[in-house]
Amino acid sequence: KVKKPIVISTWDFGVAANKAAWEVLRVSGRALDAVEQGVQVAEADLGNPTVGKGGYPDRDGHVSLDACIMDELGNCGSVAALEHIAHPIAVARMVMEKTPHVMLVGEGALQFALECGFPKENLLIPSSEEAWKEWLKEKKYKPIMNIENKSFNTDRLPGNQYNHDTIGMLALDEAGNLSGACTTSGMAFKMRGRVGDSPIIGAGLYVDNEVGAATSTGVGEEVIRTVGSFLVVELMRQGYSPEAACKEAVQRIVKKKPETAKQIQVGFLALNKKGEYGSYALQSGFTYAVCTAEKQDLVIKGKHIF
Ligand code: SD4
Repeated sequence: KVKKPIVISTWDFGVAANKAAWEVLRVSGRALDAVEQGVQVAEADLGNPTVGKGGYPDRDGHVSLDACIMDELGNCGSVAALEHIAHPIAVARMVMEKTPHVMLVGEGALQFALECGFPKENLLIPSSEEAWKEWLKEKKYKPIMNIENKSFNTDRLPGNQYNHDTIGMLALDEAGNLSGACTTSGMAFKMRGRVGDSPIIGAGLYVDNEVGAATSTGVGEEVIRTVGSFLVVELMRQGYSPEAACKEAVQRIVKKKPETAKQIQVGFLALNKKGEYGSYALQSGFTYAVCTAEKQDLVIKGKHIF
């Protein structure tokens, strides 16, 4: 029996986001609307320095956001290096629905967002500015492993310790359709113009309504190199369970860059057409949130290689 509706998302902050998505799913809403609503909770959370407003800036002090969305028909939209707009996922959906394109970046993405009526905001909040100034003292770009179960509203660590907390969300609705969304401020103190995996269809997110959906979090460069989310979905097509598919994709990263893989975090999360889900990460500490009719706030510790 297919377990639906269901929504899952990366990290434990996914619980709050899933609840917003659930409001859409429980009244037989569309998975696409659910994931768009859901991830906006994380985008709006000022206590979360890795997504949306409040995100850590690049090394020059600009908060630049990446996001993408994909529906059950293979439609997709994406924005990268978007500044001044608090809800990049909503802009990505507009790119999908209102333009002949899939991806808009930088100035052009901002121009489009403003034309759509999104407000222009300063996204650099004082605590993130402080963290950036702290970072400037040494200017060492070194992604630090994910943080486990850390409260986002208190005890913000200096430097780039919140580096792996993109929200990726996957949903299967009452009608049996899949959609996904992914949104992030990217790696803290990245180079200006750097784009990670999160807005890249096939890397940070992929949805194939015949098979399943996948998303990723962690150091985007390694995910792009292996076209990670597409790989996970294709493995599920070949019969892999969501967890086995995620494991294989993570192992691919280890095989390609064994030394790098030991020092970084990457996690994949997958959901198939039957409502089965699973994850795998390079390192311990990766968690994800699951929301179904039975339980809305389940948090699961992901399995890991190292
Ligand atoms: C990126 N995958 O930009 C993202 C990083 C991440 O919070 O997970 N950041 O590479």
